[in-house]
Amino acid sequence: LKERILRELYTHKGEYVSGEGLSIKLNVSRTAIWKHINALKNEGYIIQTTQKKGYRLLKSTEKLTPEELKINLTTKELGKKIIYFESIDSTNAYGKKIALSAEHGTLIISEEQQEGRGRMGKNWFSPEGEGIWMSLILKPPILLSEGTKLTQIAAAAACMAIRNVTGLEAYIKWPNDIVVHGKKVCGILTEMAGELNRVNYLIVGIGINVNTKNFPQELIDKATSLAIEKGEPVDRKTLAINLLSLFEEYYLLFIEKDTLEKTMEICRSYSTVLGKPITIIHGEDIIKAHALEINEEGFLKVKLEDGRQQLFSSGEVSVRGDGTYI
Ligand code: BT5
Repeated sequence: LKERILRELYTHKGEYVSGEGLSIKLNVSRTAIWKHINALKNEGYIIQTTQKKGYRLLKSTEKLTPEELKINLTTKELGKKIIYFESIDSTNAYGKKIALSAEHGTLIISEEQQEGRGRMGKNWFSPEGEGIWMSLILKPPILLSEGTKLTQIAAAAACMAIRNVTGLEAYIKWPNDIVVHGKKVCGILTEMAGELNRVNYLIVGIGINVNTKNFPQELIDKATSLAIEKGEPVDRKTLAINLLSLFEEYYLLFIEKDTLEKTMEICRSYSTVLGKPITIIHGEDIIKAHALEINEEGFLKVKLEDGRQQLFSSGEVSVRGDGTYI
């Protein structure tokens, strides 16, 4: 109901909509309307209310509420259900808790994460209202071994969404970072569960530093935000919507048409590693190599120092530049 009320207010943005009119149109009591209007106000919408004329939407919320996202979202599968938090430990951790019973495409989004997670137990800095901290629960009919491809799909979508919305030159540091001007603006964490011949679910977590102003000391050299790089605030909503549509586009190409071509084309065109000397961190091992190619499966092919070639899957390694982060 809240969403339908908001739609009405949006349609008549800047004009008054009468409480009675709303109650007739939506077939609910005026008290119910009033309650939802109050809830919307609490979410940050500025709605003028007068006894005689009714309600007038002056300004929408800055928050990434389900109503705000849904009004602009045109996806078929992703984000049909949105679970929203002001604060949570981690959207990926929450996703895991509900994954088995959740419907495919469920989006979990939070204004802040208290214990945002990176790969292998690392932390992800997720301050309130400054970024997009979200996870998608997906249930595609694929093999467990194919799960890492979703990281590549997410990376391609995040890279293109950032480029489209901000005009910044975003690049992909294989396998799961998006960087702008040499610093990380976005990270992806894909987690999955299943048996060998099928996944039960995947949780694709995406974190984007959109309007973050200050980073903790230990991140200053390697992290940045879109707003810092662009020199002005970036609209989180527009970016989130764009990201979800591109994600769905590349995802459906993979699932329905069985092709990763588009994803890989983006991952290659905007790669920071291809053709460069890199250091691969594989468990305890630190391997010096030259990045040759990202293959059709999304694996990185490298040439080792002894001349042998080896393939790495995105699940198993971290990559550094030669002595640098990029
Ligand atoms: C990642 O891990 O880059 C995956 C990050 C995924 C975050 C999303 S947010 C929504 C969802 N819910 C979660 O709990 N997580 C996902 P990795 O490649 O392991 O990089 C982690 C490293 O990046 C840390 O060890 C820091 O050095 C650095 N880092 C931490 N916070 C950062 C930030 N906000 N921006 C840039 N770098 C950061």
